[in-house]
Amino acid sequence: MIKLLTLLVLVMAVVTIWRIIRVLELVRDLRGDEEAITDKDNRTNGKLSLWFIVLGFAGMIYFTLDAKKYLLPVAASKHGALTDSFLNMNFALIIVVFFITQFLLFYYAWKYKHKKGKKAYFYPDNHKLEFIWTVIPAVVLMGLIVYGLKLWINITAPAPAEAMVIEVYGKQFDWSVRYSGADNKLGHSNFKLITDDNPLGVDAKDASSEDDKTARELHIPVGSIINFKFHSRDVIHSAYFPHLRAQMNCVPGMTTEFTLEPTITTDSMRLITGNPKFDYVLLCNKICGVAHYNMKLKLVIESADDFKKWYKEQSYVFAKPQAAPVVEPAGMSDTAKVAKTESEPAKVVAAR
Ligand SMILES: [Cu+2]
Repeated sequence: MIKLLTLLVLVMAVVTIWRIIRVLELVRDLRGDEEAITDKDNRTNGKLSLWFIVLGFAGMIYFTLDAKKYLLPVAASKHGALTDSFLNMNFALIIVVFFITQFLLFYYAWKYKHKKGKKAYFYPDNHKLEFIWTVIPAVVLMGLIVYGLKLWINITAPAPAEAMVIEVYGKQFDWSVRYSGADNKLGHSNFKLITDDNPLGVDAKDASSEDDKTARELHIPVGSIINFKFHSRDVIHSAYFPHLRAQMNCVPGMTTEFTLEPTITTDSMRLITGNPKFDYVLLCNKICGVAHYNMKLKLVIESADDFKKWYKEQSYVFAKPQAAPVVEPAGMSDTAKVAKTESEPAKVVAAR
């Protein structure tokens, strides 16, 4: 409300100034004054140009620095650090060009203000100058595009075989996750198989689904390559990991994917941000319906050991059948039996 009132006051102030100027013009017309711009007017306008640039720069620097608090913390993924540095490179270039061109614009407005008896120099074109100021921006922009494309190709490259496969499944209005288990393969799924007990429609007949696990939170080990496979049950959602600088649409009927490598654990990020309650999140970045805001899932990045511990406690998609009385092979030790039935965490692999 205060913002609206402030805006209203500003608009009124501008309208008032405009009306006052109009009244002064009418008064001058009535008096029959000569409508001449004097040297004094030009000097005043020149000085105002300089003040404009000083105050404009000061305001721009202040508000830019002030807005920093709204920015995301440092990127917590390998490719995120690269995209951030590329973005910063773009900002740096734009800022340098902005300061130079705007300074020159207002500085020349002051320097070449009109004086009595001064005649403007007629200088219609200069091919060499035009060539330079066309070629330099073109080359710089091409460099940015080529580097950006190289980055993009790298980011969207097919996942390496050792990447840990995790399904992220969106539906109105929540996220589910499924880990591919020791075989690192997600069991097939089909929307026709969706039931209350099988919300992801996983095919129980597919052997790959046997060791698949689901969880209520998304945990990933730091320094491992993660290959997310995205699915949607109903409409297009968009899986967005703001702190990992990753986003991918989840489209019904098809699999989309994104591979990334988390580099900062949740605990470390709490220290970096100075916020002991900080948590990574997975959000939906597509207005997908009335409870879209609800599509938020906690993401935990932790050490490989912590991840293994957590993973063991998660439940299988399909409850393991009760151990049937099987004939044990002769000589199998109790330890071996335990080892055979114990849940295997998904692969935790070394960094690329
Ligand atoms: Cu959504």
